[in-house]
Amino acid sequence: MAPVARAVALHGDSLAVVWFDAHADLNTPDTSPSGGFHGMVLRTLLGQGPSQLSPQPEERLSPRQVVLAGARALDPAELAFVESEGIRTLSVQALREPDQLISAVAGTGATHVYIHLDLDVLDPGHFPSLSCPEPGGLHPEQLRAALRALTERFHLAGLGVTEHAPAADSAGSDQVLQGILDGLAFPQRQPVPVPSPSSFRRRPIVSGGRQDAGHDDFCSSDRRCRRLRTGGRGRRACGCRLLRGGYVTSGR
Ligand SMILES: [Mn+2]
Repeated sequence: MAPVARAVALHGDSLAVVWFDAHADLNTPDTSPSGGFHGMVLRTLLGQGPSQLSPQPEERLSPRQVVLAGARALDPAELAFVESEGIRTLSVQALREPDQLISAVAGTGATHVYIHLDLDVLDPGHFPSLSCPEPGGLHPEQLRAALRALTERFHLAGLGVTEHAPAADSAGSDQVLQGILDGLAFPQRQPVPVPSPSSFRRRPIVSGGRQDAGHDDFCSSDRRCRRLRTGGRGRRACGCRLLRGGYVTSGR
């Protein structure tokens, strides 16, 4: 759940979540027939799951940000929730070509997409390494094309692959999964920001070969501080009070 919550906090209303899953994961503890939390994950992200696991308000999804893709095993209470909230839903049939999916996501107004990929959205005949297989699912090629189209059109805010349960002879499934993920496109990949030197400032000066524990207010950088004094016994904390944004020794 945390990666989705983080994406919501980062992108707010610019985010859509595409929930590829045979299941809607929209139960609450009161409606779940199985009591399994994996059937409540999306509802929890919407702020209506078990209270102990509820995301912070700024991390909560709203139903209009959600697109259910390939769901085909909904419990009655989930179906009622989908209908009452008007959650966008695409059947397996509708996912044969990616166009409707792209329109549905564009309809949320999103520029960024988080892709939740529960592998049971696939047909178990093509991908048997599943813990909750549901017949009538997507062909791997359709899923690959959907991922490709989504990531070509929207910024990828995150991706979670779930419910992978490799069988003893899973080589075939592994290959299928590899092929699906190879469909991801990153044409708009953002450069990863490099941490600024200031992130490394709080580095205590080693004095006389031993770390001066107990003082975390040493001069932050001997390269920046010109008043650092060096003596025969090695570097000492300098007492510098001039270093901008730095910190000073306490009374030494
Ligand atoms: Mn599922």
